[in-house]
Order: sequence, then C-alpha cells, then structure tokens
Amino acid sequence: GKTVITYGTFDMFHIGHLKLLQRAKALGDRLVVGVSTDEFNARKGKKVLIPYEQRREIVENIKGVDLVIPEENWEQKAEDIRRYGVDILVMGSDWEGKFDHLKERCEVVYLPRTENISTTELKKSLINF
Ligand code: C2G
Repeated sequence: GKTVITYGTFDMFHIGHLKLLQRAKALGDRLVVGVSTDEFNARKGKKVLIPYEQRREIVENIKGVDLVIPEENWEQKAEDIRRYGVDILVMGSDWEGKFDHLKERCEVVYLPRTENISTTELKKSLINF
C-alpha cells in the first residue's frame, strides 16, 4: 500500500487541518503525521497556544491518521521518508515549491488550503468574543 506523510503544528485544530489530513489520507493507505514540537515551533518563530502533547493526542485521534511522529527540525523529512517508506509527501499550498527538493525521494503534492479558516483568524475572533 501507499504511505503518505504530512507535517504541521495543528494548533487549535480546525476544519482546515481536518480537510488537509482527509485529502492526504485519500491519496494512499497509510497516513503518517509529523506534529511540530513546541521547541521546533519556537525555532520556526511560530507562537503556539496548545502544547505539543495535546496537539499530538488530538491528531492521533483523528480518523484516518495511522501514526504521529514528532517534527523536531526542518531536516528530518528526508530521513522520515526513508524510515517510514513514504510514497507521497503532502503539504498545503502555502508551502508550494518549498519541498520540491524531496521529489528525488517521493512524490510531493501541494493541496489547496481551506479558505476562511486559520489559527491566526481564530485567535483574532476570540479577542472580541
Ligand atoms: N492548512 C490548510 N488550510 C488551512 C490551514 C492549514 O490546508 N486553512 C494546512 C497547511 O497548509 C498545512 C497543514 O494544514 O499543510 C497544517 O497547518 P499548520 O499547522 O499551520 O502547519 P505549519 O505550521 O505550516 O507547519 O515542516 C512543515 C511545517 O511543520 C508545517
């Protein structure tokens, strides 16, 4: 069967994350998800509200997700593709082109982001809630 991998922070899990994971899984038979650790997000310069352990537990319990691994750095993708026998790397279109160097190792697919939802927007709407 085909193994698909994708990576993300998945902070304040929302419909955009769900639709990405669903579409990624539809491309294969097994879906591996790399969830960014709190330390890696700090290095990404990305503020995160929900701690890694909770983000990981939520993603692990999403139907269709077969394995969750920690994403600790930018460099691990090539190793993960080898280690998990990955056939397809899937990312949302905001990453378009950024992982083309991995095309030597597996298929790389960028899927359109889901409109009108993002963690940033959710945070903004919470302020006035
Ligand atoms: N996404 C989406 N639609 C949205 C929001 C997010 O399709 N409205 C997708 C993103 O394109 C990404 C995934 O959902 O593929 C996870 O989004 P984030 O948690 O924001 O991921 P990010 O912090 O960009 O981390 O090494 C890659 C990075 O870890 C990606």
